[in-house]
Amino acid sequence: TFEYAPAPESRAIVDIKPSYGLFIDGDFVDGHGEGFTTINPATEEVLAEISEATDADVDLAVHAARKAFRSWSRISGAERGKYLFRIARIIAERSRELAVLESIDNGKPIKESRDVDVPTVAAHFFYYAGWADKLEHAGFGPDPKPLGVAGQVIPWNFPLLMLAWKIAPALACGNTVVLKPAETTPLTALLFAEICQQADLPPGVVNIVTGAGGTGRAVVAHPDVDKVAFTGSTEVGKAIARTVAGSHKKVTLELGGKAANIVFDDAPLDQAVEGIVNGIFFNQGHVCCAGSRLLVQESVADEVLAKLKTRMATLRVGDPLDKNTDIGAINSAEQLAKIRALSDIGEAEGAGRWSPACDLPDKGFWFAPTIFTGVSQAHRIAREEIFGPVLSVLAFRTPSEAVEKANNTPFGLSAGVWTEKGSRILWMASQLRAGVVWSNTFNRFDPTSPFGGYKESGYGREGGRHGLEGYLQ
Ligand code: TXE
Repeated sequence: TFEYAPAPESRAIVDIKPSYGLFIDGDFVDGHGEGFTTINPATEEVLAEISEATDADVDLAVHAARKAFRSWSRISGAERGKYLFRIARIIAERSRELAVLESIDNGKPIKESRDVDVPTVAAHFFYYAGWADKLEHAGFGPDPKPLGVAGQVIPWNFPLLMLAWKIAPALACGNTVVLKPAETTPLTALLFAEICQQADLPPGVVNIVTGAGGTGRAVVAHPDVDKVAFTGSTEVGKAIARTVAGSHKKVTLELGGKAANIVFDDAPLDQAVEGIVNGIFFNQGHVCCAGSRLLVQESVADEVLAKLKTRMATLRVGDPLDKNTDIGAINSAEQLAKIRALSDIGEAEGAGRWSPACDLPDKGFWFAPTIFTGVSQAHRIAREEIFGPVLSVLAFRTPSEAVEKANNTPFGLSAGVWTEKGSRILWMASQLRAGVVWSNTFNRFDPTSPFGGYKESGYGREGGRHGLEGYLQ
């Protein structure tokens, strides 16, 4: 983590331009598509006009990346590491600007973008900078080779962090990149492009193409892309797997989740309640590994629910730039409609709905923190990813029943276990079909740890030494 100078969080510290081009071969250029706007989800005001990359623009970006690959893959690892360290330092120096811009474009609370997203982004670049000259220890023989051009498509929930997860390991291994940010949150990726210029990164090593799903499809389908890395919905992940089937491309997919956060009766309950709140309300619940199903042992269910409701009543929903805000704006009108629809279905299916009293702003996209009790495994709110601040509460009696319920999902990204018993933690971790199992904590991210899914949550790992595997021959 990094120290930040205490100062008021104000949008005055970011310079949002009226319009942005694509970043290709080291320069900003106009795209040939229709263009679109990005808005502030907390106010619905238009922030900027964004260029839209057509297939021909994507082709230019892939060509630039291919040309740059010839020299980038041949310079020494130590030299690549220097560029990555430089990028990491600039991110740390410009962290307040990045955090404010992230909160304005995404809607997330400034205390999260300032204390979690941006420091973790810098940490990723520092971490993979350190690997660049040590790849012979990555476990692929004495002289591991990069794959080539990586086409990377990322979502809107952690715009900068997903960019870091994708770009840092790719570059450390000697690949070059064409990255497409999500259409609702392109601004920090474009600021990152400026940081690449500031770091004197050779042109073409990083290219950023903005646009919607069609631009993403063009990146993924381009014949000269050697590696596809995607984070997003399971539906689009499956479409991407079909697109690349039969080609030479390597693929990693990080998709949806429906994690169980499991609380046993011997757990420190106050700490567990903090973990439940962090698990589902962090980043408005727009988190693939969110603890969206609370499995609570029947003997303490009433006590946990009472404590949870008391704690939820203290959560502040509102202006993302207010540093006291706990829950910011929902990222888009579409996502808000999805959260509302699934919550209405939860009610119609008979689950008990509860939210604390809270005044939501008139303008913008907002959803009060919500829990559903009396949820059965057949309910859609127990099975589908809501991707919002909505928790489904289920009860269990025995550890094996907890395992059975936790695993009863097509997803398998993460899980949480709250108990004082070390042996139970180890047993649960061995039984849970999830890529990450947290114990007595939740939603912890560290560049040294691999992250990724079982089942329909995708394949491949990002982070840690394992994160290099997806970018080396
Ligand atoms: O995702 P999409 P959306 C889940 C979450 C959410 C739902 C829909 O449940 O409610 O998905 O969100 C690009 N080829 N997650 O519609 O469409 C798109 O432009 C190539 C979980 O925003 O998957 C964006 O850049 N690319 C998830 C990115 O894919 C395509 C995070 C993600 O958008 C494409 C986000 C195509 N055919 C949503 N279509 C997580 N795992 O964290 C779209 N895109």
